[in-house]
Amino acid sequence: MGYRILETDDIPAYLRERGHWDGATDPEVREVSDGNMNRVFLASSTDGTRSLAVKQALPWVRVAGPSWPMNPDRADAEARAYEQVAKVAPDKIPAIHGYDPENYALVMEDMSDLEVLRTLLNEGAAYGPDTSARIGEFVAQFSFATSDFGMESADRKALISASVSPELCKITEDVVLSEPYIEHEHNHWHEGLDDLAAEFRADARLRTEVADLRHTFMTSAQALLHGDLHTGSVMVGEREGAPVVRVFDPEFSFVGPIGYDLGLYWANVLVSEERARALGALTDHADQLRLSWEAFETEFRRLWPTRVDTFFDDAYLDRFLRRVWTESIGYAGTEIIRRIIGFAHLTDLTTLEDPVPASRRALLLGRELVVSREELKNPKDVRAVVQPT
Ligand code: SR1
Ligand code: MG
Repeated sequence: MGYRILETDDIPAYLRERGHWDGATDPEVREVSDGNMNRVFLASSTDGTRSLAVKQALPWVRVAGPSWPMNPDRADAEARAYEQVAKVAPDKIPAIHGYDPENYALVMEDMSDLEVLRTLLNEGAAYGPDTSARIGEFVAQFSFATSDFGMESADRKALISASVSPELCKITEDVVLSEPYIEHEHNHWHEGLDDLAAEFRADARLRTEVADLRHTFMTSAQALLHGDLHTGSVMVGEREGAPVVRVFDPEFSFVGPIGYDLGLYWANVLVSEERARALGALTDHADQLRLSWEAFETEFRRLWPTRVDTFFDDAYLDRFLRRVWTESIGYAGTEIIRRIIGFAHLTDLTTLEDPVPASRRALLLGRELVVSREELKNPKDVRAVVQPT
């Protein structure tokens, strides 16, 4: 039949065709699309006992429309990433009921009993002790398993080749890792940031450091990444009295530098902290980078003895983790900057009555993380930059 764009009314028949729905009555369906790229529908039985989510990739960027075409095969990357995570961290992603490559559609667990982390943080909630630790563990488990430490060399080469995702990588290379530093029609910012936007474009040192991070993003095939691990890609809540953390939306997945995943999370955590500071509502923000790094490092070290290639010795592990740390700090800086003077801004800042003071602080922090990443050796050093004494 070929690829067809699904509308709300198509979903009941679609779910039946695909064998996901056999109830006597059709599900009630509503569209809940929220992110920049895709459509999402929730289909629930009238008695509320069964519910599924359907996510379909459109042939364009959803928020831009057909003027920004985008290959829907990004859904293949998402399905592939979920398949890999399911082997090592099934408790940290939604349950996937099926993938339909012809329509680039995933049928998955309805997580509407959980909340998007960014939404909760914007409303003033604290992270609690689990969220960032689970994210750190998620990155460690997923990246170790899909690195040369967790996979035989030939399997890794096959994974690298199957996971090449030129269009989505190009988005990141452009909107995160170059456009904010040049004149580009995608860029926009609050007029109260005119001076900093101009300074950043003229800053030769910053540009060279971003070029270095960009080149690493393009060439460092360390592990399969989520690729867009911001706080809008995390859902949290409680089920049966236990905390639940789920990472979703890995459509930007490809084999790249592990620090890109950690760095994206850290950037969003730090921007959320600037929002809270502006509102006089700081809670446990200051602990999150440390908690996620410690959990990442602990889990990666726990997995190390299981590595498939023991030529990589313990001293190399220390060196490797240092590199991941430094690159994560750099990517955190680039993500902060692009979210303020590039494309795709964050509601953390845009919904502030006056976004300028918090945005200025965040931009300067972002720059410092990029240019001083080699000197920032641990979470304490980063705290000293966030909150100089
Ligand atoms: C055109 S896409 C812009 C951004 O949305 C996605 O969530 C990624 O963060 C991407 O950079
Ligand atoms: Mg997304």
